[in-house]
Amino acid sequence: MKPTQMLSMMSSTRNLIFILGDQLSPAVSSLEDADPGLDVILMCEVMEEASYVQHHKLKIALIFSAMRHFADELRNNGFDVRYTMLDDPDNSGSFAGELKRAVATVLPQRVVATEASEWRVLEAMNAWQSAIGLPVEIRTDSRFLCSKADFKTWSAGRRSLTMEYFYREMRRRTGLLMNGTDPEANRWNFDADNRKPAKPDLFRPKHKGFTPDEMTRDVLALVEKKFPKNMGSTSRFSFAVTRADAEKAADAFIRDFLPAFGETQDAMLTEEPFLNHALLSFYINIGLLDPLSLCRAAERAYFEGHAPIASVEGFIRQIIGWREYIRGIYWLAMPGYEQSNTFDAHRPLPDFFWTGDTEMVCLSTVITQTITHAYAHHIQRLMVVGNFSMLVGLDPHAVHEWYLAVYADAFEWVELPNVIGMSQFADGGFMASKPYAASGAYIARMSNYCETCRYDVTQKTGNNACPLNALYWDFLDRNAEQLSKNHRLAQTYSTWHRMDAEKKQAYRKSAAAFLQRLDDGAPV
Ligand code: FAD
Ligand code: DLZ
Ligand code: SF4
Repeated sequence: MKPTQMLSMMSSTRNLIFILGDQLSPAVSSLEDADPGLDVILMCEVMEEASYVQHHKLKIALIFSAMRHFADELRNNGFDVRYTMLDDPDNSGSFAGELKRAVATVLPQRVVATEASEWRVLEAMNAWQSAIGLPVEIRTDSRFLCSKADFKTWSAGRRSLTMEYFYREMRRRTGLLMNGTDPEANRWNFDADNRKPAKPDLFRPKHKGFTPDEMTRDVLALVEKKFPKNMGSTSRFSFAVTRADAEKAADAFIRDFLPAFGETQDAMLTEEPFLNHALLSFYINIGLLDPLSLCRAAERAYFEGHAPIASVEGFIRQIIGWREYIRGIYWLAMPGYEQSNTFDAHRPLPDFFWTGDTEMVCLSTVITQTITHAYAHHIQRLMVVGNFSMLVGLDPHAVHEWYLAVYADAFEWVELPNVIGMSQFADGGFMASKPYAASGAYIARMSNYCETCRYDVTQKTGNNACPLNALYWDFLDRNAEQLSKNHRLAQTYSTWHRMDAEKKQAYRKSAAAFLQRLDDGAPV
């Protein structure tokens, strides 16, 4: 028996419960049987987590402030919480280091934790037991509706991992929008009723922000001091940092935005970054909101006649469908998924990814909004930044690290499949059945960005033409070996093959000129 184990056997503390920054929920499995009289809770702000990518300042501030408020919530419930702040002089800088320090003073009989949501941290967690010489119990994360094992079973033997079929299973399993064994209103998916463009609307309700309290203001000052070079500014901080405020944000979403959620889901407007989106992913991902309760509240809004089926079904699909599916894909594909690079793309990120300084209004708008809010909605992430990155052949690993850093809701389990699989098709089709590639026409249809752009979206080639038009065909041409046999691209490739040689050459020339300007660091 190791000396720590002997001392721990005599200790009055039963469990040291380690809670990570995205496990801020009283319902988290590590707290299931927690007893304030027997257990001690450990939470820590560590440089290892705060610097594995250069996170947006707002993201670090949200997590630290929500952690500190959750520690208070636990203390108010009688728990002894051992909390290490980032600037504590004794802070060892890592989860393992903080665990060792806590074990040495608390002398627990064992350690309990909920499995980390990311592969990198779970691997480290699996080494804790041998590092500290005490039993470490790692519990599954019951906040997800589909376990890793169930997803594996669902995926086994399938030729393609189509989200829609997974989603139907989740509808049946949760009973959400179900009439016995049939879907409510006799349709599983109302996407065809959505996907509309939007017009600026001064009367559209505004999303609720929260004024930072003293605890948050301390965190904002700490973040500005310790991470001066990271993206963004904390002066705009208005996130909810407590469960009560996150619930207020959720109620406001259901009341004010859910009714029109579906119809503007894919729309983009220069002056309205949020439209009718929920702005709730940050809170769901760190545990302040429970995904199933949120879906039940949306379902209630439908049955009470407050929101139409197309909006409610669309919203519920994003959460019990896409969110759960993405998590399943992550655990199926890791480790190694982050190195996927089917198109062998190696171009570095242009500087404007950090400044928003480009003449392409679609990109400058989305990147500037990202810098300001640490947020962009799904279509902005997928069809503006993601589409551009794939068309010009940016290194998918660098693209992944950018997304992981700049969005306040970014954790690898959700960000990586969305970037590598959905937006870059870098996994060669493990997840998506075809690349989400688009020319300027898509952006012109779904946004008002092109109206103020110096490039002309109707011109196909030449210096004033929208660069995406030539880049689109050049991407398909360059990657024909991997893509031309994809039956979902058959019509697109047949258009390309029917094009006369001169036109094809003009596309190639325009794309090459743009890529040269990009590589030279010239303004684009
Ligand atoms: P809404 O559009 O209002 O949707 C409601 C909820 O559905 C979201 O809060 C979220 O919980 C869920 N959801 C919707 N789409 C997805 C999806 N594809 N995957 C998982 N959950 C989804 N989401 C993250 O939470 N973290 C990320 O790091 C992240 N990175 C992304 C990167 C790319 C390239 C793309 C295309 C998508 C990414 N997403 C990510 C998914 C989606 O863009 C965000 O969940 C959404 O924009 C969050 O804003 P919202 O709460 O206003 O969502
Ligand atoms: C994202 C993040 C950051 C920036 N900092 C911390 C931290 O200091 N302490 C902590 O417990 N969690 C942090 N997080 C969230 C973690 O990265 C996240 O909980 C795990 O990586 C999940 O695998
Ligand atoms: Fe973007 Fe092209 Fe439209 Fe300009 S014209 S905003 S580059 S799609």
